[in-house]
Amino acid sequence: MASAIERTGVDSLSRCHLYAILDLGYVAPGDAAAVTAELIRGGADVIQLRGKSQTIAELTGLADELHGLTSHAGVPLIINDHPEIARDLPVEGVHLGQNDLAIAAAREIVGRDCWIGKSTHSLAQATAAVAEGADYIGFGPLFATPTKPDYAPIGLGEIRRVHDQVQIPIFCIGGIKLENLPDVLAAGAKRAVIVSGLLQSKDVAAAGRAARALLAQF
Ligand code: 3NM
Repeated sequence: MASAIERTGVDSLSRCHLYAILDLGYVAPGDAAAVTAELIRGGADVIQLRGKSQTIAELTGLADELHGLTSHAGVPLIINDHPEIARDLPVEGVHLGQNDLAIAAAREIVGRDCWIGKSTHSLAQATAAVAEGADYIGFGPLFATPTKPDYAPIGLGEIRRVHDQVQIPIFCIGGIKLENLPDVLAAGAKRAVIVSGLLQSKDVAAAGRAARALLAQF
């Protein structure tokens, strides 16, 4: 049977450059489907569902609804924090933080092929995530961000080095907006995660398209 990832028509993460997060800190669950549709219209290559205050049952219900939209559009849906949801639904991936369970343990819970990404906040954590078997990493926060307020920004200085040392897709993250994305790309980034910079835009799809256009220049 084809894997969930093959069925999306996106056979490789390396083709993905704009990673959007549907963060329920910014979007009410009742608006999640409409905003996801806007992110898809805006050209998001990957969408993550992130809900720090919701129960697994609530997130599972929402993920099921959103996956109907994303899979129809061929956009992979990644679930933050909860491999149980990827065990129960055919979503394309799981994203883990430094304090979450190990990648191998998450793969065991999911019980099938799926992407597992890991948040990293230093070069050492980035290389450790590769050794642990991550399919991609987040690297940041580059800038201070209200979306993840307890983390010190790491700046742009290590971006080129992490791209030299890590051969899996690297998605730079944290405080990235349309205004500073050119600086992030000039510092060596090839991929970006944008959360509030998209979700707080008046026109989410237009902001997505603008980010895509900038990413395509590099
Ligand atoms: N993870 P915004 S930074 C969810 O560095 C998240 O691992 C980060 O949101 C990390 O684009 C971050 O609104 C927040 O700054 C990104």
